[in-house]
Amino acid sequence: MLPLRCVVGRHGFNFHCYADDTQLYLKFSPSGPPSATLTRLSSCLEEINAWMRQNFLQLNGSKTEAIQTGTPQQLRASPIASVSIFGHSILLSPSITNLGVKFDPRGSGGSGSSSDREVRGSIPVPDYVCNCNVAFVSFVDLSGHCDSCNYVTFYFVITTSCLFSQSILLRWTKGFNCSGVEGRDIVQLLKEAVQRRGDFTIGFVAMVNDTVGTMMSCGYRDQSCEIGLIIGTGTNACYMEEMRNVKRVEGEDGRMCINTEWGGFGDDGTLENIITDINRTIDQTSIKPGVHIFEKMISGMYLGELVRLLLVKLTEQKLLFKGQRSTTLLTAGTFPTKFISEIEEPLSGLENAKRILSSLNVPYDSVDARIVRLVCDTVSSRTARLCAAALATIANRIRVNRGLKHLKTTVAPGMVRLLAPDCDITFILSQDGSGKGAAMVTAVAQRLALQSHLVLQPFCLSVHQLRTISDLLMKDLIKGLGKHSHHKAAVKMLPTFVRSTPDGTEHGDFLALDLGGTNFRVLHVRVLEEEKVVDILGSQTCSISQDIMLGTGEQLFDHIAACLADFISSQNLKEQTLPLGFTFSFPCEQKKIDESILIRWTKGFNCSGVEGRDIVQLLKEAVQRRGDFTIGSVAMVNDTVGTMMSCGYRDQSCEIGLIIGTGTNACYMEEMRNVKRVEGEDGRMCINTEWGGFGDDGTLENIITDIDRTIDQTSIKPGVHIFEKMISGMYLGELVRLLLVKLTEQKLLFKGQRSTTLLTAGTFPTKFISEIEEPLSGLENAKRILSSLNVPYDFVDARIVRLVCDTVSSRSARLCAAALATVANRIRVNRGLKHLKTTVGVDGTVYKKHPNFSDELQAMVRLLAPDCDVTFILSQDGSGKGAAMVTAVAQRLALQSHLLEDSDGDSEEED
Ligand code: 0WK
Ligand code: BGC
Repeated sequence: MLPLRCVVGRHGFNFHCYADDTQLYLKFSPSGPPSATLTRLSSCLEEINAWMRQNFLQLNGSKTEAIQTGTPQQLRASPIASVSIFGHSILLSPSITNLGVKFDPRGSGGSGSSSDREVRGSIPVPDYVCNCNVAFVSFVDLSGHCDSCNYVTFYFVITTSCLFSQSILLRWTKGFNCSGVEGRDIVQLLKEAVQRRGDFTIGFVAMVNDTVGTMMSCGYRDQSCEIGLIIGTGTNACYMEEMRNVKRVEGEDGRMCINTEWGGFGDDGTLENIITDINRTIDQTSIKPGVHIFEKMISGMYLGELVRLLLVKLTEQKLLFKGQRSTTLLTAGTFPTKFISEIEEPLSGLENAKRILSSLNVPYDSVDARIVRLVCDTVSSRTARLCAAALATIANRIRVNRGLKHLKTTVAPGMVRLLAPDCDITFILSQDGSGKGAAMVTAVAQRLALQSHLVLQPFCLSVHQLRTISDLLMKDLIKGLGKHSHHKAAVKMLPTFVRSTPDGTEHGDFLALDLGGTNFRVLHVRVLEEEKVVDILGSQTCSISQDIMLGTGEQLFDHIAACLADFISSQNLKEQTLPLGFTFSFPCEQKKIDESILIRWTKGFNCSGVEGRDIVQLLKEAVQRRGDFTIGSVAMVNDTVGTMMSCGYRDQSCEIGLIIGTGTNACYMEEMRNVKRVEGEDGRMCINTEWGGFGDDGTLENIITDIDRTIDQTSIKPGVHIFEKMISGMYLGELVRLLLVKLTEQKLLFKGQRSTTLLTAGTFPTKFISEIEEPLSGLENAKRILSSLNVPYDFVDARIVRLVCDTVSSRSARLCAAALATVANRIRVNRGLKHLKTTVGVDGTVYKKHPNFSDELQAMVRLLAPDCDVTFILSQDGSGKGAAMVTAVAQRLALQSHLLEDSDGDSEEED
């Protein structure tokens, strides 16, 4: 189920959620037509209401308030005085109070409070960060700066060692040790905390390590900056590594910034030789013994303590302060690292040393002060050297990576030059910290997301749009049924002459052919009256090659007859003449149950000499041409009808058949009085809608994208089955491929590197979409598939590919839902019902194989047809059984009318 943010996001609104309060913010220009704004608002509210219902929540209309904010001139100009919410008109309030904050039309409200509390373990860090943020927001009063709407967006930097896009905290360092965070996604925790507060929002979040932020902000000034270095409370560095060496991430080309987390150097005992007992004391008394050994030798959090312990040691050995111990100096944490910098100040250092020793109640003399300065110098110098060694290592690695004799690079500041003589390193100090850098990374990441979003936006259909589509389709259904309007109708609404669903008296053996889906199948089916069972006694799948699909009609039907002959002899049925049910899944004008004229080919078929011909006749001719077996009466059905019938045998309330597979279509039981092209007013008849043709007359221009146009223009039948080409399995993969190519061209994907494979039509089959959207293994599948397509990608690319798949399949599910909701509402209205309970029999690989297609489809149908209670049952064994059922029903009806005629004959004779 999509989170509420997606529901609201689709309407382009911003929002707050706090506990059970939700605030919506929409901007509009007071000079624009109010209707557009109000319509958007009401359809968004309707969707929220439906979302709430699906999540067993209730929207409390009576507590809903609305306020309009803006400059006095804007407020005067705005014609809006009230908004309607679920039919209730809500007057705009002069002011509203939310979470204790009073808002007025000027958009000013009370600000949040922040409190300085201990950060370690008392309140969760994310909440603390939020408090700081609220304090910051109200301090800079950002809210005042937004034009006519009251909301703020903000970006964060959390400097802890984390993985990149989904940032799971590996472990705390630098004195932090909050419970319940390690192993968790920091972004999620932050968002949850912001939501818990509800008094401000944050927009797009990108997580960066401070070294990365530092490199980025310096890189903005000096493009050759490719190393980020932090020597502060902690220490760490990042640098641009060659992708070919980043073994944990797929892809060989280009570079990736690696956050080394070098603070952990030595955690595996590597530095045993240089670790002093003082270092061991520091480590054992730290919050996380054994963690970040290198950092504990270098960074600001520990240097002061290192010096203090050394001074204590020298005191114990009577080399300092005449061995007089001071309780203060014996206390951990009393010699902060900043003392070292003060004491090492070239000019005032010694004075500072004395001032500090006095403050520590240490009885010292000037020699002591000098020794203290020497100790400080020793400790800080070791730090600088260790850092230099590490940094030189990185600089050399970059040099070697690039096969350079000499490297010129930039870092943020002696010693390194000595250790990396072949590297000319410039140090630039980051200005304003890594905040800018993080903003840069966020800006880049957001630009990528936004631009991708802009490319994908046309594929995201709101409920409002889906309702419009449903209304348009309803008109087309009626047009298709019309005697005089049918010929102009894009949605053909073909009578199938299936008047009733099985009544359980059907029985006998049948052959069934199933052509038009992924597989062409021949089946031997037995219908057992007593047991009410339809058994498949045998089936055979035969392939239909591209040549046959595009060859002559004769070749196709000879191939069908050959498969049939094969099967009949394999089943030892040669001696029998069985009735045959033929599921022929293409638009056919059915004259009778056994006379069906092909209107046009779809789904990649285009055999010559068949359109406009009777399929049953062509089949019979092919069987005769062979002369090695015979078939009995034939019943022609569309796969939707076969599916409805085979499901209807299990659930009598099944009166809609739905296919979302290679193609898409639906049939349903229409009232005979509405089937204007067939005589008779009573009862019902199954109508094959052929909704695949929806939009062939331009009805869907507003939602058709340029990518859809490309798919249509490059298809075998341009202009035919526009709706199908936006939904069905034959086209979804290609839709995704073309979107990936477009994003690549806009340098939003794969760094703009084009792959010939991906540029080739048909290289991204629809099944890739289902694999990539698999909840757990999806991303891994995406990487495997991108490798198989020789696409140089990184995992941000992999994520965007998944987003594209999700967008395309989601649109397909939504469009299908709009169409199915239309059919369900039609049945309800036909029967003058306030509420309809019905069942849909469904089949097709997209519906069956895609991980969340069916969920999204069902959820959206509930939303779009709230007065219909629709149950979905998956067809088992396909429509072959259904075809046999139709044949059995046709036989039963033929027998009954025959008996009737006979009885009429008898009674006439008696007369
Ligand atoms: C299986 C049915 C067949 C129908 C097919 C549609 O037996 O009649 O055409 O589903 O799904 P597809 O194979 O096109 O995915
Ligand atoms: C055909 C329909 C068929 C659907 C699903 C469409 O292309 O026109 O007759 O029901 O595909 O297979």
